[in-house]
Amino acid sequence: TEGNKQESRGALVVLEGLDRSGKSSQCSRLASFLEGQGISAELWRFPDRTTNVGQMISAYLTNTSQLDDHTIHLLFSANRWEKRSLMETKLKTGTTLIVDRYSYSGVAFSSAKGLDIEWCKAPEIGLPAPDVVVYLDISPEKAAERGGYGGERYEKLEFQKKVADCYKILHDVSWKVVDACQPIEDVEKQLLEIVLDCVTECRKGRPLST
Ligand code: T5A
Ligand code: NA
Repeated sequence: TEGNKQESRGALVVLEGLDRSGKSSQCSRLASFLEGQGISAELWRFPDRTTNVGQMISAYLTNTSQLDDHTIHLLFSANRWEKRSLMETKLKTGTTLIVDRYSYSGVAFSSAKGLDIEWCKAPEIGLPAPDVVVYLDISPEKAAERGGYGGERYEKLEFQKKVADCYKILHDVSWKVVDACQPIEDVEKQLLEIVLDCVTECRKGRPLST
């Protein structure tokens, strides 16, 4: 009926994976491809280092500041909450968001330090739920070989192994797993298929959930 008619909305697409799994490369390829197809799309990333909270996070990641593990966890979450209303507005007005890391990074990296996983999940409740989560799958060893890690706090093989284990706990059947060790173009091809399907579903009126 006409009462059920919904404005066509954008899709919330999240890419997750270990450091150096290729998320940023793929997110920018995806966003440009969609725009080229005349599909309204934007590339977002978390942490968003441009906000005040984001600058605190950036200082922590580059080891120029020290913070309690719980404190930094809540800052990462706050950094998503401060973007929530804009995120919802964009999605509702038809823009697809390709998001480089989201709540799963928040939970995986903090629980890898030993924080209680349920405690880690709590502040994420109520944020817009992704329409699809794509996990770029790579072993910590292979990821470490990619041009070596930079100097950021979490870019260490032993820690990335723990993060990989935490991602396994978070993983559910709805996640799409793509082998991130394939050539860049092959990863892109698989991602495009997943994302185009998702965009189509959302246009048909799949409701936005939290
Ligand atoms: N974090 C984040 C938290 O602890 N809590 C949170 O809530 C959030 C949101 C910063 C850190 O913050 C943590 C997680 C992170 O440790 P970031 O700024 O997103 O997060 O940093 P990284 O994810 O580490 O970004 P990277 O640049 O290291 O990794 P990407 O984006 O996965 O990889 P990308 O695309 O830059 O590629 C890395 C290298 O590999 C090559 C690229 O050319 C590049 O050199 N590459 C490939 N090589 C071969 N084959 C392929 N298929 C390739 N794809 C890419
Ligand atoms: Na990145």
